[in-house]
Amino acid sequence: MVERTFVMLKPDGVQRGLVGEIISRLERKGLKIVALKMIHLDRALAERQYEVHRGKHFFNELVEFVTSSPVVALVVEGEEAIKVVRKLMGATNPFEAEPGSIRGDFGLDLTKNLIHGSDSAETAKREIALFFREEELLDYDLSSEAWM
Ligand code: D4T
Repeated sequence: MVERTFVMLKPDGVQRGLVGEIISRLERKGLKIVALKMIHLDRALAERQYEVHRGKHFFNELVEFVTSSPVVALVVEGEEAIKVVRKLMGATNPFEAEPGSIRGDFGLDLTKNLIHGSDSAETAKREIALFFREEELLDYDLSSEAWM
């Protein structure tokens, strides 16, 4: 099933100059970028994004981190996009993430783990709406789709 999922390149990805590398991996897999922007999250938005983690020991550190510097927010579309992006990301903890995955190849810290991707269809819907207005999600054909 064709799905849309929300992806965020976290401040460490931007600061380390890995934006191109990471987006390139999503593109090369065959995912279509349907929305993209760079933003500096404020505390309110970060807390809403990580609402499910409120009260956990790492919540404050996580909010501080994602608001510390700009991020890149994207919506990507493709067959099974939610699962596919999670696979490309690798395990949450970069120490456990497989080589070949984004976190496995570039990460060495549980908080600074480079990328976020929605973990379910409901989360994707909620996160996309949190970051993008409906008219910012673009509907267009990608010529490479016929070859995927
Ligand atoms: P996100 O949500 O960033 O895509 O990560 P995951 O979906 O892979 O992982 P998660 O929701 O369990 O954790 C959210 C976010 O919190 C950071 N984190 C997590 C942290 O800083 N310390 C911790 O102890 C844990 C468990 C990393 C990802």
